[in-house]
Amino acid sequence: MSLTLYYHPLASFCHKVLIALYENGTEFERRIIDLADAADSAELQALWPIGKFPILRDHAQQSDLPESSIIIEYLDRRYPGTHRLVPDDWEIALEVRLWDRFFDHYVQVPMQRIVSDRLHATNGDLTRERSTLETAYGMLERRMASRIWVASPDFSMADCAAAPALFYARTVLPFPDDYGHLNAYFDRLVQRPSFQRVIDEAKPWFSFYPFAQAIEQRFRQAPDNA
Ligand SMILES: N[C@@H](CCC(=O)N[C@@H](CS)C(=O)NCC(=O)O)C(=O)O
Repeated sequence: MSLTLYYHPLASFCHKVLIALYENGTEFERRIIDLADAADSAELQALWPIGKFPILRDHAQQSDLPESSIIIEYLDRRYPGTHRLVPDDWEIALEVRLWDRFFDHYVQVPMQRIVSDRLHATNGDLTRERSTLETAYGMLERRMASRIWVASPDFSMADCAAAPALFYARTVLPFPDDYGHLNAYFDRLVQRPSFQRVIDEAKPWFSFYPFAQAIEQRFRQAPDNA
């Protein structure tokens, strides 16, 4: 197996794939893309003209895969580890895909718009984005009342999507204090070793994040082995 991940350690959709790779100890090479660098940007555009990462290059298959969910599904089938992230049971798999879509569309996308507005100082009307996040938090509070993981009895692709989405979303719109089930789910996610590793690797870059001050101190401290 020879895999290269084109990514950035601060980027939330890249976190989603890193979690999947770390869950199974899948070996890969890293290619950090700096979007502010013209050559890096051109390299990414050549792989996927949409210009978004992560992208996974599979050298053995001579293929480049865009889109975080597609990459995770691909890894799960072509390079499966001990921990399947999309279960074989089709009904549970459907639920996993549904909640994966939920986090991408209704948590990541509104959060990205709020972050982008701050980054580019566009001062836009973000009422709709905040309202979508509020609705998503309410749905999760109800759903997580009776669950450990969001879509399947085991940690799945949907939880890979949830972790970075919620990590950054709560910096732009904190969870209500009385949402005990959502807060408990978030604590389970951040205790997962795969996501702890992702956060540790992102720490040196947090100062570039426009809402860095809203990242809790517990996540900003240097890793114990630093
Ligand atoms: N649907 C894509 C979204 C990827 C995405 O939005 N990536 C962000 C980084 S988290 C990006 O490339 N942003 C750069 C840009 O939009 O110019 C996926 O699931 O991979």
